[in-house]
Amino acid sequence: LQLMNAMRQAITLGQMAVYYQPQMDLTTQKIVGVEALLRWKHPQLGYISPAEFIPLAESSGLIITIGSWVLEQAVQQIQQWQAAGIQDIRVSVNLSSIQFRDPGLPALVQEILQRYAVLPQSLELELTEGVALENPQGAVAMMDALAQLGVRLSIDDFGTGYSSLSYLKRFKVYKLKVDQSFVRDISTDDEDKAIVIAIIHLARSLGLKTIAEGVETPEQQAFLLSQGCDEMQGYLLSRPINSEQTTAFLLAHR
Ligand code: G
Ligand code: G
Ligand code: MN
Ligand code: NA
Repeated sequence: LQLMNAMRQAITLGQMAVYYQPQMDLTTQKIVGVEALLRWKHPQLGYISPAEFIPLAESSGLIITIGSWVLEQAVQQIQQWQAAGIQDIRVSVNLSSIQFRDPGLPALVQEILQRYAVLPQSLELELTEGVALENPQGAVAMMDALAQLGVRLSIDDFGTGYSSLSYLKRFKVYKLKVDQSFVRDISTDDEDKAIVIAIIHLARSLGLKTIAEGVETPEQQAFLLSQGCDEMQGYLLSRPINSEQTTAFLLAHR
């Protein structure tokens, strides 16, 4: 309960910040995007992981406020990067299933994009497989509405949730994010290797892009490239870094 109250004030007190983790095209080795990752520095407790406080925010409904704030920070950041001459950088934002079920979401996304004069193709929204679980029809409608705006949708942590392959056909998905749990032992575990290959090939046959998460070694990178994975993200390239560090990173990697 105390953490809840602290979280309620965290944004206005300036304790929350959006960090960014770079994403690279495996073939061209160009930086093509960044994932926005929320950070909360509590004055007494220090950094609290979103894995800890996002579920709390979800159960209280506060995730709508926090999620809108992250979305606005990300879009404002795109505008600032473009003003600084950094073009063609996509920012992907994690969406909670609670946000995804909010009927006001498409209008919110559209309003923020317009306010900062940012093209929708610059924004990617990450959903997890679970969003379609309870209400597949509603999920299809929401995805259609978001895709209609021109923003891109990706499925985060792909392979760890309740995937229905038939949904992939109906959903307006642009990209699959291969979960880091499969990538971790890709060089040594034949089953993980087989799963990653299967996801990449599945995506390719359906006309979807792939990005591998949690890439930590050059061996993993080489394997993913050899299998036709499109992009990578992970500590090998960069940890999640703050706004200023990301600007410097993007300027240094052009
Ligand atoms: O960056 P880190 O590994 O600490 O993130 C932990 C978890 O929190 C991940 O599952 C990530 O998707 C999630 N997360 C990070 N930032 C956000 C955010 O802004 N919104 C939502 N809904 N989840 C986030
Ligand atoms: O659920 P989601 O994929 O959004 O979570 C991303 C999380 O993974 C972030 O919390 C981020 O800090 C973490 N992460 C990013 N790259 C790596 C990596 O190379 N190794 C590990 N162990 N974690 C990573
Ligand atoms: Mn993510
Ligand atoms: Na993930």
